[in-house]
Amino acid sequence: MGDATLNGRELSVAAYLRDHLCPQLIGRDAQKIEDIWQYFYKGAYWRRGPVTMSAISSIDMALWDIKGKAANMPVYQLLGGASREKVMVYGHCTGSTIDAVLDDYARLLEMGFQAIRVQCGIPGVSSAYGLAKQKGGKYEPAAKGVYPEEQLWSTEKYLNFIPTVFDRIRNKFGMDSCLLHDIHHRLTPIEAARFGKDVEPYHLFWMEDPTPAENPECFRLIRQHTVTPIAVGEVFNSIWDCKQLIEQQLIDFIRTTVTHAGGISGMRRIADFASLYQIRTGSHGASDLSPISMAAALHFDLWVPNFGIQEYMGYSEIMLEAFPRNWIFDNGYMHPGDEPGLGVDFDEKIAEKYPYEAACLPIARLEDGTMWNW
Ligand code: CS2
Ligand code: MG
Repeated sequence: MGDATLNGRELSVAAYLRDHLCPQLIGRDAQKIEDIWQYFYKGAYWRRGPVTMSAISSIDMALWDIKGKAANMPVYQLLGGASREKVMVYGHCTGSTIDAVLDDYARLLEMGFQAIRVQCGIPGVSSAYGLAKQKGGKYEPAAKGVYPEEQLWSTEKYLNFIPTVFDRIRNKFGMDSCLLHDIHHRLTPIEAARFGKDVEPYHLFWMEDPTPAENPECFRLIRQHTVTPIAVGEVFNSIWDCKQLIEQQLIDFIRTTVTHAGGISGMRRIADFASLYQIRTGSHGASDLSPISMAAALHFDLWVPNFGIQEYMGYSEIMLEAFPRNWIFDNGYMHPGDEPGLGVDFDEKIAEKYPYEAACLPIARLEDGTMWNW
């Protein structure tokens, strides 16, 4: 089993797999995981990029699954065995108002989560990032259709408001739970520096994607002003995207995933490199990464020496029905289970009932119409 989901651009990966990689897989020895990885990475001439790397990632994951089944061992054993008993995951808390966020935070604590990501509606901003469409619903990144939904963004309103949300949370629930927040690339470096500084009293576990990371140098400015830890990397697809951020110690957590950064083989290289700088993993685990990806992530997380945390947004009933799995969630922690391979399956009969429908991630514009980072 492998997962190649590239949310909003999934058909391009399907075509890349179908037309280019799958034909070249025929007749190849499935035991040679590393050679196949290198064959597709070096052999295309065109290196890296999200489409190529998602395709390679899915094959890599599937090959680890096959090797595990052949060896009659769960994948984490093949990687070197468990480095911990269980994997700490963080859940998503969202609300359009602070009161709604407080209720949702209580709900997540009740479910056992010890680490919680908080996103809140911002007064005067019609559609902040990370909110559920309806009260009590779950945040879902993409929306059906071929045109993206347009959202409005105001940095000033955001910067003035969000620290008050954290203040209310810490006042009500204390400092014990791990509090996370995703800025989703919205700020400039100096704005992110101000944000990090303003929220220091609330001891965030991390602030995620404070600014876009194409120019890693930008993170130095943030670092010079704040000790709020930084997590980056969910849109990265290779160790090269991470290199400067890691070796110059500009981040604290690397968020690459098994689905986009070269599968388990790619992630292993990134994590080992990050460990030289005491940077820990904190893999992306949104609901647009399938349960196959989650299973592979959990095997990786159980093994990886420099594990930090794993995102776990949960899945809809339909998804859970279509992907039988062995992992367990218990009191804020997960375990991949001990079935051979990845311990996850895909029920094609059930999936047939839900044919592919196009969906898009939103875009963001400033109030004057300027295109911004979603
Ligand atoms: C987010 C994602 O989980 C996260 O941290 O940044 O929800 C992201 O927006 C989606 O996965 C995009 O497909
Ligand atoms: Mg994110």
